[in-house]
Amino acid sequence: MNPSIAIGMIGYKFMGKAHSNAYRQINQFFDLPLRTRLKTIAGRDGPKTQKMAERWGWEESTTDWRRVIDDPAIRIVDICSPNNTHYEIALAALAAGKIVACEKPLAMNVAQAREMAAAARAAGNINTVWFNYRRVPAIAFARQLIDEGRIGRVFHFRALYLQDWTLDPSVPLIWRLDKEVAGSGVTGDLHSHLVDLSNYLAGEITSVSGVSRIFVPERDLPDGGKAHVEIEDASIFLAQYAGGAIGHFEATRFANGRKNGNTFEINGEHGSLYFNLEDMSRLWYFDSREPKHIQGWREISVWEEVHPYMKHWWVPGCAIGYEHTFGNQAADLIQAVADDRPMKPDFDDGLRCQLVLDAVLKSCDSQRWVDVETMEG
Ligand code: SOE
Repeated sequence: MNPSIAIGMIGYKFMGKAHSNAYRQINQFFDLPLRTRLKTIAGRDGPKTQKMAERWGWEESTTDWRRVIDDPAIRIVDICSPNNTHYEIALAALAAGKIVACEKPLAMNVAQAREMAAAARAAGNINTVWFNYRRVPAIAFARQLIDEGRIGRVFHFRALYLQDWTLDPSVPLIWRLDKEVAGSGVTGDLHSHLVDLSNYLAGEITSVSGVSRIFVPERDLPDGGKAHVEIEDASIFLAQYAGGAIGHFEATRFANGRKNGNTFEINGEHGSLYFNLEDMSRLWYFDSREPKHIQGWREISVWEEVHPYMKHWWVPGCAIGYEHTFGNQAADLIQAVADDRPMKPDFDDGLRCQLVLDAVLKSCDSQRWVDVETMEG
C-alpha cells in the first residue's frame, strides 16, 4: 500500500465540504503515489466541527487551529476558513514547514498577499491557492488550445460572474457580506475567480477602471440588530493588458435568475473561445482559418479521455461537475508533493490576482483608472 500523507484542515463549511470530498475521492480515481489521510479538522464551533469530522471521516476535530500547525504528523495545511483568517494561519503554517493550500482570495489586501507570497517563497514549501476553476477540464483545455496557438494574439477577454443569492434583502449580514471578515464583496469573492482565469488565459492586466454598487445598504445581523452593508453587491470593470488586449469584467450577486453563471469569451486573431460554468462540459471554439463556407462556432464536449483530467473519471459522455474541479486540484497537489515540484496556481498567483483586485477597489472608490501595482511593488 502506498504511504499516506496527513492533512489538517482549518474551516468546515462550504469549502470545507468541497475539499474534504476531494481528498476522500482522489485515491479511488487517480493513481497517486500517496494516500490522503484526513487527520484533523479545526473550526470555531466545537459541536459543528465534530459533526463535520464524523460525517466526512476526519480522525479528529479541534477548536484550536494551532493544533493543526503544531502537529508534526500533518504535512498539508488546508485553509478554508473565512478570508480574514488566511494571513495569520498561512504564515504560521509556512513557518512550521507545512505545505499550504489556501482558499481564494489569498488575502484581505495586497499588503497581506505580498507578505504571504514572500513567506512562501522563503519557506520553499509547496503552496497553492484554490482557484479551482483552472481545473475545470474545459478551461484547462482552453489553455491547451491557446498554447497550441489556435486563437493567436488575444484582443478581448470578456468575463461575467453572475449570482443572485443576496438580492433578497432579508438575507442577513453573514461573513461573506461583512467587510471586516471578507475584505470586499463580489470583488474578492467572484472577480478573484475571473481575474485568476484571465491571468491564466489572457495575460497580465496593467490598469483598470471600475464602478460598483451596494444595492441593499442595511441588513439584519445574524444574531439580531441591523448593520450597514459596506461591501459591494456588484462591480464592473474595464481592463488593459500588457499584451495590448482589452477586457471587461462583471461580478454581481444581483443578477436575478443567475446562480453560478461564470462565463468568459476570448477573441483572438485566429479565433475565439467561449465557456459557461453552468454548462461546464462544453467549450465553444471558433476558428477563422477554416474555409469560410464551413466556418462556425464548434461546441466541443470536453469529456473524452484525451481531454484534461477526464481519463481519471468516467467513460466519455458521463459528465463531471463542480466537485470534481476540487478533486482535480487536490490530485495535482498530491502528485506535486510526491514529485517534490511546485504547484500552480501558487501564492505568487494569489498575489498577482490580489494586485488587480485592490486596483479595482481603488478605481471604484476614486472613479478613475488605476494602474495595477507590479509584483515587485
Ligand atoms: C460565492 O457564492 C461562491 O460560493 C464562491 O465563494 C465560490 O468561490 C464559488 O466557487 C461559488 O460561489
